[in-house]
Amino acid sequence: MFEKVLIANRGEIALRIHRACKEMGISTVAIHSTVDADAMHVRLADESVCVGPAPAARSYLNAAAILSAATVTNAEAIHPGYGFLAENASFARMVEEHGFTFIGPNADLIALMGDKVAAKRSMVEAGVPVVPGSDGPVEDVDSALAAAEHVGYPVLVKAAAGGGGRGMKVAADQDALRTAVPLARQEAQASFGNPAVFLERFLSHPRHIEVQVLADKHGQVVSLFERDCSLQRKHQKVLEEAPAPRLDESARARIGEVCRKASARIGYETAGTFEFLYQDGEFFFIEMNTRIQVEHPITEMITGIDLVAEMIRVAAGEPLGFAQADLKINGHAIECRINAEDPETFGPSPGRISDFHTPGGLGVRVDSALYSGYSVPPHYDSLVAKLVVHGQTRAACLARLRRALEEMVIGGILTTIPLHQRLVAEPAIVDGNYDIHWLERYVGLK
Ligand code: MV4
Repeated sequence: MFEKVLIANRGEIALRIHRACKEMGISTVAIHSTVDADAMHVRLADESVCVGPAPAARSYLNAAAILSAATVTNAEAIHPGYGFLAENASFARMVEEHGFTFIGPNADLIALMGDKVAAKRSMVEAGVPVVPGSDGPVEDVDSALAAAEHVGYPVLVKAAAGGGGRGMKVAADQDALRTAVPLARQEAQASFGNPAVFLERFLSHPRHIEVQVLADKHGQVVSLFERDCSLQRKHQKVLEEAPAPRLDESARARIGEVCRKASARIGYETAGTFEFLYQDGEFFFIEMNTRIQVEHPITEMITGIDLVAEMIRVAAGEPLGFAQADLKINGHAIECRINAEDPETFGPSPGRISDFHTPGGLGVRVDSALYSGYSVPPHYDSLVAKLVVHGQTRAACLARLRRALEEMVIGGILTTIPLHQRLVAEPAIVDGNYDIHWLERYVGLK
């Protein structure tokens, strides 16, 4: 096992990784920007290195400075967390070339999944159902029109180098597609430095269901079941739950097996997530995430597996210590993402934390790097806490979540706690009856 791991991240996920390391007897190195010198992830780590000024491009994304930090501290491995460099293939390659272990997939797999067209193709080969669409990228309007005849309108134009919803355009008919394709190509070039776009059948009312897998370097893969992440606003997840409500046991078992088989087929060797759109009883693969995700704790709550510890263990070459047959879903878990934002306008609300009280009790977990007196800097993601609640049933989980939200206090800044308090009283949420459009309609964006 590693003796020392460098954590190339900040905030709650840096803390989460630190906690796993400590429990495994691993010492930790934090990196930080100048404005994060007093951050909790720096305070808790065994060692820390300042890697640059506040802008992430010059600190948390500064590969050379991070590799230097790993070198001077004698770290053996680097955990990237999520965001920042987590899905940057060239960073993963540099980490390995410098003799460190990248705690994540190899650079080639990151690159493969970063190309949404190549990712879909590899999934088709691996037996995963994908959204029907163009066979590869469409180079111009004519080939797009030809492809759309097979796909059927409305179609969605997506950037091959995109993901996370950036640069998508719906076209209801041929005329709309004639306009959408050049526009989407321009935007893709500007945003991702790659103009390639492809078409998919537009699904009008899907749910976003994702399957968590965990694989080792010895060919073992397990599915840790699924999460429903349909409650999103502007492609930012707000509340997630596991397992997905209203998903029958046979569909769950089938999609879990599909993802296990596909992981083995592509040579996957770490934690990963298969993202699907689920509509009218059918799963359609859209993307694979090759990182530990923000919402991983709900999977931990229903399986009892420490995903971050397992990710570190398999990166060190250890075999998974359990098999699929050892796993079963225990109860239900929900995560509320609490952001430093106005709960009505969603405008940012950085500033000094005057009070911080976290709820506790059975089945309640708070992952947060906040403390009383800490100042939330304006430079980074607004996620400041994750309230994660477990219950033996979905109803018990919701009752516990309502109670925990009443107890939680984050003073001095605005947060999205009041939004979550409203959400847990909504009939559609109580019934688990929502799709990817529900939240945006609810908050009045559309
Ligand atoms: C789609 C779709 C409908 N049809 N693809 C947005 C994020 C990116 N990961 C994929 N996205 C979508 N792809 C087809 N063929 C609708 C969305 C989508 C969405 C997906 C998941 C969660 C929230 C969403 C909000 C708007 C659109």
